Amino acid sequence: MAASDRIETLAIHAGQRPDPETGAVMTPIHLSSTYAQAGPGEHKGFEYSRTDNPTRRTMEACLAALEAATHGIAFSSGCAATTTLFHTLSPGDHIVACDDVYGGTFRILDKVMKPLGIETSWVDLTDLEGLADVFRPETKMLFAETPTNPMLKLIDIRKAAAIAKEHGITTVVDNTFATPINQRPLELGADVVVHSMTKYLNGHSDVVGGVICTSDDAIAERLRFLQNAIGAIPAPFDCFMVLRGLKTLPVRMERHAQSAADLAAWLEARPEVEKVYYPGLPSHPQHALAQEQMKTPGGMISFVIAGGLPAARKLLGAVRIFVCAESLGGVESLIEHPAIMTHGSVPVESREKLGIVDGLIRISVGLEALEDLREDLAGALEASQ
Ligand code: P1T
Repeated sequence: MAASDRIETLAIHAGQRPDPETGAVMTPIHLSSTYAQAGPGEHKGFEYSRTDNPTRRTMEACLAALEAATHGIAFSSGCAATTTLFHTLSPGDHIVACDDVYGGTFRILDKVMKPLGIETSWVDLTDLEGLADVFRPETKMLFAETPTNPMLKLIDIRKAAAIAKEHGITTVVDNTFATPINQRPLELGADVVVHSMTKYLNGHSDVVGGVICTSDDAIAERLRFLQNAIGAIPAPFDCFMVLRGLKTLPVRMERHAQSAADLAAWLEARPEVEKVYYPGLPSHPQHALAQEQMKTPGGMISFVIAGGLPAARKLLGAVRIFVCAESLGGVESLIEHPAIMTHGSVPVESREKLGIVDGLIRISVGLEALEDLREDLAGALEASQ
């Protein structure tokens, strides 16, 4: 594939070609854990599957191409990817992270990295005015999710990365919610992109995985070392599944966004709904940035239901098509309660400050018929009050 090929073409072909031995069009699943060596150290590029595996290498190349990166490095989960990334830092180093991140990312920084001597300052990165003042001499990394999970705040990647660069700080963007279809952070100046592949990239809620993409050779070399040394690698079968999912990523993302935009506007007009967070709505504080930075505002919506926790519980119990479950980005629509479920590990004071109130509901809009999704939510909203 030529790097100039469009993303729809790269999603199907990048890193892939018919198997030279058999002609198989789809990438084989190489399950072998080890590879024959003609003599010690004499091999065909593969020695041991933790270190490298042909199916994984193909998937990593495809993901790198989608993010316009030269390196893709895959892990057994999104959390394994972020944890390995934070292990590129040393005790005494400091991270500046956006205040609204996936609860598991907060937990890694607060409960795993902090005890190892790597401290994080949590900052609302929707306002970049005071960002430089938060940087310390020991700040090494700026970590941003955009859109954020679950409040769907947007961060201006170009501006944030430019400020970080002036201070010699590495900018990392968790691109899980947007996917490279909606924004390519490396093209906007970020140094590193991290993903939970569990979500849109795989897209079918049947794989847990993560990936880091970068064009920085030094960072990539360190990550490759850590990928092998720590060993949180994805299984070959999962890599095959993600490769398969990626082929439809562009068309899936288009439909997710179409349905989400419709439902967000519809929810905003419902009497049971107090507030809707969706970057595609003119009421969203960063609506202009969404239009500038993202191809579409994506498939995730958060909203606050009138009546707090009791109403939220009734809503979650009354849906028929939406499934009450953690996660997002699959073909099926999911609904969840961030305060109890995905963001339960965030302290209650921080949650309230961020807007993760008891009435907050997050939905991942799937690919079912839009009319069915609307009817399902209408019935559940009525039942909630
Ligand atoms: O679940 P895992 O593959 O380990 O990915 C972690 C992760 C990282 N980054 C973002 C933005 C995420 O949303 C996640 C996982 N999130 C959920 C499970 C969720 O329901 O929000």
